[in-house]
Amino acid sequence: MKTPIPGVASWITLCIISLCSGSVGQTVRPDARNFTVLDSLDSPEARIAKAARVAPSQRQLTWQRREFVAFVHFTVNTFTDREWGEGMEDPAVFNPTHLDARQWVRVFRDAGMKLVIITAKHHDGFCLWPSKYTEHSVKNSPWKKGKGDVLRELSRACREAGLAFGVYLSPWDRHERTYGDSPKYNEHFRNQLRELLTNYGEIAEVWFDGACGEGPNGKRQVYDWRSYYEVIRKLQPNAVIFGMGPDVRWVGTESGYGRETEWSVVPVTVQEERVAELRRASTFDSFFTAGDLTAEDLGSRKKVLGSRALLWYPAETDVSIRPGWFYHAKEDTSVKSPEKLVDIYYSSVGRNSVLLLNVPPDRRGLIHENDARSLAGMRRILDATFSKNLARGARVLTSNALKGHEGRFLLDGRYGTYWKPGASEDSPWVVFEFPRELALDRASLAEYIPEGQHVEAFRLESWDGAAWKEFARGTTIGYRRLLRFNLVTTHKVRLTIEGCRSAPALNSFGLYRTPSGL
Ligand code: FUL
Repeated sequence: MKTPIPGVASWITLCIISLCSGSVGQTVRPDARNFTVLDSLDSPEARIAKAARVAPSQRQLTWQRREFVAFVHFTVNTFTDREWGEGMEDPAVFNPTHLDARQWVRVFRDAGMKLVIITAKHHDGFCLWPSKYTEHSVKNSPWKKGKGDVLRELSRACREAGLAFGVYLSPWDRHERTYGDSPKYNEHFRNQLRELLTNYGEIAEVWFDGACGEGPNGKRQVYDWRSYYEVIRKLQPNAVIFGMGPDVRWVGTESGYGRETEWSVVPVTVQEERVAELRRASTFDSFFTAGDLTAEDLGSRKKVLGSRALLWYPAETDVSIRPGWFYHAKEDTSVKSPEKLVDIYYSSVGRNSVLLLNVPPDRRGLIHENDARSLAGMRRILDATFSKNLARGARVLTSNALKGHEGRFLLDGRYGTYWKPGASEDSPWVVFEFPRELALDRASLAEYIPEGQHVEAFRLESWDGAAWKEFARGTTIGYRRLLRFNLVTTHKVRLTIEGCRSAPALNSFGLYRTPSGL
């Protein structure tokens, strides 16, 4: 993406040249806030404790639990073989011969995706819905004789299949005449948002890129982000706002590989004169300003200690199944393999972020066979690995557990029950004793994030009959951490939390064996 956060260089260039498990929707604690203020009088310990109390909002939790999301790039570029349109394209070029949104959604659902986000309008300004506010849309295309509406077809197909639906609406519009006349364009943009947020049912995510340019008047457009957030909160209170918005953060690369250490609680800037107001606020929306959050270390102790305010601002990892975001026939042979997609999954979902995988429809208006095959292959590998938690049925011993939060809750497969050791413990541990010897090469750990993100370091050991032997370790866990390691054969596994912010709440623990080593 191109924003002052993502891709700083490309954003600057732009200014110069002119987006599984079980049900979603678990409830957050009623007293939970997704931001906090740190005071100069707070001791380092108090600061860290405050960081650990920051928890996701309900909409952030629902979004996080979706884990795997489809991104759909589709516009005139699909037909002109470009990545960025100029805004001068004739709507007549948009003419998919066999558009079938149900086919897209079948492919996505079968791959395990839970939400679909489409480029309702990309930088070229062409609208995939018949917007009242421009002529540059499907209504002036030959597709369905100008009576078609891609958003209507896709939102319906998603609803039928039980998938959530979201929209990418590019603020940068290379077609719109009012672009650059800031107040006028802001109103135009809000009008388009209102259309999208009222006519297509529930919207789960609004995706904002920060690309910005000059309009025909030679002036640079100044976006009124806060007014956009107000429209979204009013019309779709459950939708998360990505990127240039306050709910979901860009992970910082378009490779599909997230950070090894990924904190969902990160420092944010707040004007000193507004701190008192922030203390009383119930939401962070009117305080949010986008910044560059692409650094490797965003949320370590060091960062927390030096900050004024902290926000629950989790990462989303966007990557395309092909080299480009839009469909190009010449890339039919460079679709990512199932193995590569699995590697990406471990490195995004498995590193405390949501995976937003772009799968662009072709000129027929279908997901190409090669893309569908790769996705199905990826799903097969993941299912073969994760369908059976081998730790289930184990006897669970813990160093300590609060009443009602015993170790057995790690294996019950439910969201909302969790193991919680006492706060005073230094290195809490859990031992899993299996009724028979197991061969293992994958592990899955999850914190119960409505209780905050706590774990800073952990290790896994196996009992070899005489001693514990470490076979894997990690730093943060967060919503989910997946680990790959060489095959271990054992009767007992021990998980030790080596570092945490305050007593962690661990929702689940899983051990698996891959049939194929992938
Ligand atoms: C970027 C855009 O410029 C690309 O074309 C693509 O949409 C990507 C996801 O975001 O900012």
